[in-house]
Amino acid sequence: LASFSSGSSLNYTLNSNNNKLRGQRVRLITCSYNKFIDFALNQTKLHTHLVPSPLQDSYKCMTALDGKTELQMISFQAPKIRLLRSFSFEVSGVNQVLDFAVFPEPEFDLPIFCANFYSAANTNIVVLDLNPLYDVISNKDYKDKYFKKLIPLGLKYAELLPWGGKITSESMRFFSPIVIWTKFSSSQDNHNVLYSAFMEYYKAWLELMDQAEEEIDVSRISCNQKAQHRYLTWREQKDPGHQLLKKLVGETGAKDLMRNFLFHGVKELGSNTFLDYFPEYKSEDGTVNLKRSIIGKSYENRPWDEKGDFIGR
Ligand code: BLA
Repeated sequence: LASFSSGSSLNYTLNSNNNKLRGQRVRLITCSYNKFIDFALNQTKLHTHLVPSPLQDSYKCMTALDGKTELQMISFQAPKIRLLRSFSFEVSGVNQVLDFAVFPEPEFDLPIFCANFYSAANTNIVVLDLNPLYDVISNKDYKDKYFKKLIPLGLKYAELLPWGGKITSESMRFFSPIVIWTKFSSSQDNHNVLYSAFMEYYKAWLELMDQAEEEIDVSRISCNQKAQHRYLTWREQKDPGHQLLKKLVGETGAKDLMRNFLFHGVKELGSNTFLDYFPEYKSEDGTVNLKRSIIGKSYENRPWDEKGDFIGR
């Protein structure tokens, strides 16, 4: 029954095989991701001066190969923001996707804001996080700098949006102690909780941005840049959205979108290759192993404790 429409919830006469429901006026579960994007842009404008990114000229709106799905893309930059970009689409009544990210300038060691929502029929797959630039398992200073204050926020939503179960193990190194990794069935309540989580996490990120001070030490700027490049390289190669993107825009189109829009910076911020960063993915013939995971899936339960310490292994 879950269906989505742009705009707020509307009344709809169900054309269902279910006798009980046929002909009844039922409130549809609506969750257009447009309101998430509007919220984020409006909030950002309260904190900084956004200007359109040069990418905006080439990546705006695009019709998928099916001739009807509209892919929406927007991109901006601001003094501390190298790239704020959003990618979303909706196949009416089938599925809906939001990939919203904010990448800081290399002069800042700010986390990367990351909201990835995938909804189909009755499942919703969610990753919402302030992805740390540095390893928060071994680097306590970095963890404390950005996440100590946010642990209560994380705990609140860890309860409302329970851990989604086993996950590609390699992904954990890009997640923070307050990551929301969850799956849920579609209901208005669940979508409302997701929207409030998105708002609170985004406001938290903007506060961090306000406070962030520009790094002037060139070697530290270069470390930040390399860390961001490694992150982009990972996602450009292994993001779970690839298959669906290929279906929508073809292999070449998907590659172009990932390299030049979604993970823009992968060409500009460094020259290391995927295998330089992640040599465990090297297959016998020297190419990148196409498997998403080498280790496999793990972390059945949330691997962070109440203090934000990593308890998985
Ligand atoms: C599933 N998306 C997932 C999963 C994760 C993420 C963890 C569960 C499967 C797994 O364990 O790998 C998201 N993984 C992330 C993120 C990071 C990461 C954000 O490592 C960051 C470091 N998702 C999208 C887009 C699409 C999409 C744009 O963001 C489609 C165009 C689809 N995600 C998508 C689909 C699934 C999924 C279809 C379920 C299918 C699958 O597991 O392959």
